[in-house]
Amino acid sequence: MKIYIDGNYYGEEEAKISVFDHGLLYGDGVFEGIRCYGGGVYKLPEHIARLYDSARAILLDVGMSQEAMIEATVATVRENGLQDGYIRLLVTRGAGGLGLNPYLCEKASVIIIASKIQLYAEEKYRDGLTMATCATRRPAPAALSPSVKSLNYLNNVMAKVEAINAGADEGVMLNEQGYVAECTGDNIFVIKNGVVSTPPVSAGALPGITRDAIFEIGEAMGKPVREATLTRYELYTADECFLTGTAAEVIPGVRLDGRPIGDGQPGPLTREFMKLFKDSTISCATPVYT
Ligand code: PXG
Repeated sequence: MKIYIDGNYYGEEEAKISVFDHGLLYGDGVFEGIRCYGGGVYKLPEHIARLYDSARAILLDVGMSQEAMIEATVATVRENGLQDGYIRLLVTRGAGGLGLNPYLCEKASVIIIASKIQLYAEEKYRDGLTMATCATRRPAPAALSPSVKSLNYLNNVMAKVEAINAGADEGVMLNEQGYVAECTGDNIFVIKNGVVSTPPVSAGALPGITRDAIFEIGEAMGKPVREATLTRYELYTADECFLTGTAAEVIPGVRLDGRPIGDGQPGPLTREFMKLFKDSTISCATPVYT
């Protein structure tokens, strides 16, 4: 595997960054998880735009244009000869002092890893995930905007640990007010009487790229997705539920807090969203090999 760091490629053993990098010392940086399908990078400009928004929000100068970042991402995939895979793109604050002050960090570092990912076992796509509500809440917007995809995922990691310790596959995270925000690394959708709903970004959901794809697919299906304030009640009483994320893609959620959702099986509309999402992955890709 060839890993891109600041314009050069390194083997896995040689790909290293400074222990003084504030990405490590403080989780000071931003990232993206991106997929490639059939030799194309899925929704690459959208991912790069979100990365730059995250960087902007934390006053991080990436040090290169969005166009150059797109080029670097495509080049890293090509360098690794990847057709289908998962890209992890990080921008760290860079090496600085042992104090918090980011202005003492000389320049940001860009790391691009082009590899593979399987988040959930294959049978989970057939049978669905079990979920548990986490006590760990999404951060309040006044603390750190939940739209910033920062390198500080401790909050999500703690929520994931809670879900696993509760014997569930995934955790549902609420916001400070107790409304449903999303899962630990995926957005959440529910279907009730044919109406598809998902929490708004203002409720603490990450503006997911896959979430956006579901809006487009819903529109095309004649099942427009509405953004709605959801409580656990709407999840418990839903007919169907599914989660979306770059790594997870579209996956059914079939149980929450010991209650079956609908009949406890992946629902028909969920299956349709899964299929149409799969079909759409090639058409929204930036080609790597031309
Ligand atoms: N919510 C959060 C908090 C995320 O981190 C999503 C939703 C889905 O967004 P996209 O744009 O990918 O549709 C994410 C995705 C994991 C994992 O292991 C997930 C993410 C990043 C790293 C790991 O589940 N981000």
